[in-house]
Amino acid sequence: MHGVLLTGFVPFGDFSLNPSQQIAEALHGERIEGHRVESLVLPVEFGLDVESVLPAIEQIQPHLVLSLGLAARAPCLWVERIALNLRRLDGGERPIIERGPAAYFARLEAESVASAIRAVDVPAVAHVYAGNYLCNHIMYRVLHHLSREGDTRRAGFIHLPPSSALAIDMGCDQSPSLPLEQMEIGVRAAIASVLCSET
Ligand code: PCA
Repeated sequence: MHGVLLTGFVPFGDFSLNPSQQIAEALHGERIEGHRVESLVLPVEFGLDVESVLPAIEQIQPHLVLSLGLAARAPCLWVERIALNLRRLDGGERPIIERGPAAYFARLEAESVASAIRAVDVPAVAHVYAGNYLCNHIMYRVLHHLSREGDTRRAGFIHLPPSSALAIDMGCDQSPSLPLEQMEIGVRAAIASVLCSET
C-alpha cells in the first residue's frame, strides 16, 4: 500500500467553480512524505461519483484515500468525523447501502488532522458529519469499501469553504471564503499528518 488517492468534485448547482476540483488537480503527481498523489475529479451524481474511485482504490492500493468537496456554508476547512448511511432524494432520504451500518467513522483522527492544518496557519476544525449529499456519499462508500476485516488503509473527507474567486463570483454577500492557495497548503498539511501518524 503506497500513495494517496485524492478526489475532488466538479462544479455543481449554482457554483461556477469547485475548489475541491482545483486542489485535487493542483496536487496531482506531487509527492508528500514520499507518497505520490493520484487525483480524480468526480461528477456530482449519485453512483457515477464512485464508479471511478472504487476501481482506483483496487488498482493503486493507496495508503490514504482523501476526498474533498465544497461546503458553501463552511467558515473554514471541516475535517469530517462521520459518514452516514443516508442519501438525499427529491422529497426524502434513503440509505446508501440497504442494511449497511448506520455510519462509519473516518479512518483518520479528525482532531489531529484539523490541528495539523491549523499549524500551517489555515483555519480548520473537526466537524461531526458530512451531510446527506454527494460528499457524504463518497465518504460512506469509500469507508464501506475499506471496512473488510484487516484492511488498515486510511480514509477521510475534508469540506472546503468557497475560494475567494468563487465568493467574488457569488457576489461576496453570502458565504465565508478562503484563498485557494491557503486551502491547498492546508490540504497538503492534512495529507502529511495522516501519512506521518502511526495508526
Ligand atoms: N459538495 C457537495 C457535493 C459536491 C461538493 O463539492 C456536498 O457537500 O455534498
